[in-house]
Amino acid sequence: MALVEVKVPDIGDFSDVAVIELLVKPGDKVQAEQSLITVESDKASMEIPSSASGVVKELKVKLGDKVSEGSLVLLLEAEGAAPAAAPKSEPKAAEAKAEPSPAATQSVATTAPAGPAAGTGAIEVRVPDIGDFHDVAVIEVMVKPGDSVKLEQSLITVESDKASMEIPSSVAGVLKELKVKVGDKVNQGDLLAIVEGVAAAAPASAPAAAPAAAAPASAPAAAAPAAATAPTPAAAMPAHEPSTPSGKLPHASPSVRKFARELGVPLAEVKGSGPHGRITHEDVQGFTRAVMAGSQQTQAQAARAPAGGGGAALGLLPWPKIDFAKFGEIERRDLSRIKKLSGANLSRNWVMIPHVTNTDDADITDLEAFRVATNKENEKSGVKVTMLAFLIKACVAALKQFPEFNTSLDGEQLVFKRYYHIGFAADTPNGLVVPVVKNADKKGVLQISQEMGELAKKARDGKLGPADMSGASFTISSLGGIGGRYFSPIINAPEVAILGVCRSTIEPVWNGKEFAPRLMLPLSLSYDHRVIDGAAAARFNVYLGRILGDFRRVLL
Ligand code: CAO
Repeated sequence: MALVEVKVPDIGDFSDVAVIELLVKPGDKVQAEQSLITVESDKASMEIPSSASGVVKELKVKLGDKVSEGSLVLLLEAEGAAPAAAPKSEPKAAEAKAEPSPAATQSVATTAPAGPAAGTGAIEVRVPDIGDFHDVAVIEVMVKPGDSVKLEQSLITVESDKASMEIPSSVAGVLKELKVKVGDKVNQGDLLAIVEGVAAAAPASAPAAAPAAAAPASAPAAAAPAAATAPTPAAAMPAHEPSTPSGKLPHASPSVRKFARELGVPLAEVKGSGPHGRITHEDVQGFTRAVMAGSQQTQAQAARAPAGGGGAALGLLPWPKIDFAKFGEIERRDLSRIKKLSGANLSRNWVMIPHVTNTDDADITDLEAFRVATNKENEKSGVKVTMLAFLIKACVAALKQFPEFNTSLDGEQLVFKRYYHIGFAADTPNGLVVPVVKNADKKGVLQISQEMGELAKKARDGKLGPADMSGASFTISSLGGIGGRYFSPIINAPEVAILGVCRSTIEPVWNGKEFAPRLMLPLSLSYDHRVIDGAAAARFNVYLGRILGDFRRVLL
């Protein structure tokens, strides 16, 4: 069995498109042409198919990665008789049908405004080159006669079984007449609309320049990988669920998904009013209005509102808009994708959960001496036992003692978990991620240390998969390697508590007779006050401190 590199095929003018869904995982058996990942630009989404049959060995992309033609998607142990196996050196072999992007651009130039206009007259807008797409259904019409349309504004959405794409206007002007309706099948060159062009419109006589950009460069690209079979609409990534791809994909066009993401609307919860339950722009607006008016709750809100209270708008002042350049030199940088996603989650958790943080200190003098000695003994094993691994084990003991810390709110019920999956915050060059040590109660400190080392490395290399980051029942955020005393960690919903630890320092501690130097570890336990009382939090911290002070208590 040969190891085959499956790469992104020719996807036309698409480059740096975001991976929004992983459809396979290592160990999965895939068929040639089976979709592997979904990518999305702001105009189209498409599934990238496998160029060979075989077993997935290693995924080389993760959610949020940007890919272009030739990017490595995964390594596949190919079956001998794979029909379309793409040899490593010829990633495009399996995508022979893909239209090269320059052709698309060229063809758009020739097919776009074929009408008589000369900058201000009536201009015919036609379907540009959409690659291998034939007889694709119009699933959404985004404009109506009388609308002013801008150059590149999306007019309609078409969809095949593998990709959906928006067809933009090749001119700016006023829409005079629509020539298609929902359900129509269209092909390259079909007349879409008549637009009364304005001066800024691309002149019909020289359509190449503007429409080339306006054309759905995405379209032929989307068509390229569309050779296979599964149904498409790409997954929206609801702002409240960044690390898990949604199971059932919401049926919506790329622009509707983008719109929903901008508003933080969980698309999976929106009821579609379009044909076949397709979610429209209006559906997303309606959902937002209903949530703002308090007549509807998102599932996230419902989970955190046991009394069934509405999620009415917070009535806050708008964010200040300031022209910082007025005060001095500035530079703008885009937030990383992780920062955008974790930011949305952190804000929701901070706003919706009544946090209280209880602080305490644990005497880890003996534990640290034991850790250092253990590491000396195990020097050759290559596994370094960390304080965090002891903390995970100690937290499991405390969670068993105080089970309400290992729960989640679900409407008016509290879900007690009988498993102990402990997340730990890891600082990476791209932002904060939370890998999870599963079943920590069944593992020893050495094994936990080893797993944490592997997960932390994957985190730094940006290789954590959704499975590595899901399922935590409690989280620890350790700033021990950095410094500080106490802080207020934000609860990682739907968990109900999080432990923050800072750097331990030697302090004089009164032992009844004298001040003795002890190594003290500062603990900051944030808890959801709807679930946990202040007294319980204080008891949890005291208990944790006693375990860390004498680890033999874990055995009791
Ligand atoms: N007190 C004193 N020293 C500590 C300590 C503590 N509580 N915790 C760790 N250290 C020491 C370690 O022993 C290590 O020392 P040596 O290099 O001499 O062995 C050093 O600090 C560095 O530790 P580390 O940070 O590499 O390892 P870790 O197991 O403590 O943590 C990880 C691993 C992935 C959690 C950490 O690297 C990290 O990313 N921390 C940041 C988490 C974060 O950002 N939290 C904030 C979230 S809210 O925004």
